[in-house]
Amino acid sequence: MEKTSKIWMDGGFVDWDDAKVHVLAHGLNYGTGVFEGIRVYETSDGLAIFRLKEHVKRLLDGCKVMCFDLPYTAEEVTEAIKETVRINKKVDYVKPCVFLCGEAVGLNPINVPVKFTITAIYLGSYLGKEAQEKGATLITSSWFRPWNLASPAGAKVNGIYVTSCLAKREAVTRGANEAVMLNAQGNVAECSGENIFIYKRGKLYTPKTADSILEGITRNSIMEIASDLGYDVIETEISRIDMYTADEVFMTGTAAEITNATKIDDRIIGDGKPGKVGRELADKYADVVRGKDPRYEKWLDRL
Ligand code: PPE
Repeated sequence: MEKTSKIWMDGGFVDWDDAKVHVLAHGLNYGTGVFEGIRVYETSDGLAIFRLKEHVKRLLDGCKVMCFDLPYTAEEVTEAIKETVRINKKVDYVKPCVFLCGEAVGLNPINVPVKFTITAIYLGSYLGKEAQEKGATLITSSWFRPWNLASPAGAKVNGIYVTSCLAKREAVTRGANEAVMLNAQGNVAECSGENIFIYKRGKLYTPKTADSILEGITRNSIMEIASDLGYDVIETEISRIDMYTADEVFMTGTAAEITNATKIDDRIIGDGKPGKVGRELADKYADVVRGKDPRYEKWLDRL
């Protein structure tokens, strides 16, 4: 990954190489942080940040869940993210991160100072161009998605990503692009960094939020776009067998956008090519994020 010029840190900009924290940072040792991933797109009218309001809301909700006392309002966070995009050249992805950062050993998070950083980078294609265009290969991970009883699964908490990293490692070492994690009930939860949808018997299905998923903003966008296109979208439990026997399976995420899955655990999905509905939604999403459909202009924050 290439360095960009400036990173926003606690109220001002520092050079990329100076954005450092102490080795005893609580967030580093215990995973006490929340973060976001936000895309920036080029439109015919300049750069636009996609669903910034919802990402800021989820970040602040995560702070609430973790009892972090972030000394910035939603408006200030929004402005800081925009400034970070403006000050850096050629960026398409922004990662704000709020984490505990005191120089002390001990789990008690109360009164440990909060740090807030915003990094803008050029990410490009997250799962690779080939997977995005021709379809991705998935495996079911031996690691389960941390569930609601044991973790704040619905918040984007840094520490929870240990499981995602292990699942992703499993996928990559087995030659796959992504890993599906099941939940405590053995149903499909989500991938290491994406939500999942299946298309079966003419309807779209996606796991519900109580199934220990992160409530993805792309998931929400696709639910709305698909309904507008006339599809029924149902939030429900999805078993591993439902997934294997679906006509289509696709993943949604800010980084991965809409990526069709064509093979899961050695089973070919549908006819082994990105399906018609998945492709239609991927194409529509690509237009929406670039401001080519006025109906969804409400989701763009122009710089
Ligand atoms: N589930 C998980 C576990 C997840 O990390 C993401 C985002 C999603 C679902 C989709 O959420 P949304 O982006 O709001 O549609 N994963 C981020 C990538 C993580 C990384 O840092 O790498 C992302 O897509 O930005």
